[in-house]
Amino acid sequence: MQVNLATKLGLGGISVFEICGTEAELTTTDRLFKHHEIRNFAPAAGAVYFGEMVDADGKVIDEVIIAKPEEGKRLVTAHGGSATTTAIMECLQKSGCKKADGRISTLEGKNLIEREADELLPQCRTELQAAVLLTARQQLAERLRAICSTEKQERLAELERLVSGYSFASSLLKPRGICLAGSPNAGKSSIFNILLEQDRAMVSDAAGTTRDAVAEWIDLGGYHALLSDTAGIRETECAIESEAVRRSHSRLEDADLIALVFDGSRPLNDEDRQIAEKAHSLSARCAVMAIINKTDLPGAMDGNEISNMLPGAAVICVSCTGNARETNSSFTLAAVEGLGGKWDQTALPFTQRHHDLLQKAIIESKSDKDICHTIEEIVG
Ligand SMILES: Nc1nc2c(ncn2[C@@H]2O[C@H](COP(=O)(O)OP(=O)(O)OP(=O)(O)O)[C@@H](O)[C@H]2O)c(=O)[nH]1
Ligand SMILES: [Mg+2]
Repeated sequence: MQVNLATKLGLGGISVFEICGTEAELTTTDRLFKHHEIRNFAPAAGAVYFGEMVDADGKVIDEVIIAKPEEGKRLVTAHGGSATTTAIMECLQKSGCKKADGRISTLEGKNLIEREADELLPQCRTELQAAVLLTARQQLAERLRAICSTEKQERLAELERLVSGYSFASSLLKPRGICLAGSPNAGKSSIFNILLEQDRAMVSDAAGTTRDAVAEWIDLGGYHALLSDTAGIRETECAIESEAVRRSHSRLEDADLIALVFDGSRPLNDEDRQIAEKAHSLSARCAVMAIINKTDLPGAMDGNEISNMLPGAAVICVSCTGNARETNSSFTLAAVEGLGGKWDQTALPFTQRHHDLLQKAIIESKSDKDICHTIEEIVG
């Protein structure tokens, strides 16, 4: 008799356990289920019951729904959450169930791509992440198989498109870090609050307001990112501020996207230039964008100098006193570009396994070998 947790531990609102075995074996698990009206519980095939799951000592673990989809199978649906789920799993194991390595009944008949998508779907934090996985789940196998019947040139082009599609999907599906950095008083905390649509960080006209970095998770154009508001970077005699600046540098170094904020109402100073230089020195491993803030005030900053210091970086102009929605959307647009770009609505490869096998197919295709077995290996 085997038990499989079909849902992710601790992530969902419900936990689903699949149990397989002979009907004789399953009577031991049926005994763990207490129905309020049926004394000697013996489920009928195709029926669903509501009651309680109890341990060997009769202690109630959770309210559950138990179903018998067919002979030799039970589906137990309990509340989600690690504590209850672990307790039920232990209880089922004590009653004689062996923990299955992943997949039993609900996964039968699914190809590997579908199973991989099912595995990742509960971890999605944005609608876009889920849409990319669901589209791949439904259409990637078909897109891959179509390659087998194309000419060599088109075949290679499609394989290359798929590999770059993987770069997009993998950058979308993993959590990302965005660091708002810049000189004191540039408006980093003001922008942070606008992006979060809440009054989260303190804002004041005193330079050096933010000391401890403040960070919040955000859905930025579909990217799940930890957005950090950091202390303004400057030379200082103050030991506390100096530690804050050190921490800002360390956040900067860890970011996937550095969003440098400049106060557009004053000319660039040496501190701005040093921060830009630092961001540029990190740009081989992370994206950089520049935000010229305070455009509601008379402009004094040289945008061209910023562009020259940060080649390749998007430069946007915003105001935190004006239309918050506009500021939010122009930041999001540039940040999405920096993090990996927009989804082209197609079915994309989304695991390292897909990527590695696609690379193998490219090599095979270049040497005129048959790639169909590799394609079938990806589909699984
Ligand atoms: N006029 C104008 N003032 C702004 C704008 N953005 C921010 N400010 C003001 O600039 C001052 C500094 O803003 P903050 O958001 O605290 O700046 P900061 O970069 O977080 O500053 P530190 O935490 O000290 O490094 C505050 O008085 C804000 O109200 C803007 O777009 N226009
Ligand atoms: Mg601040």
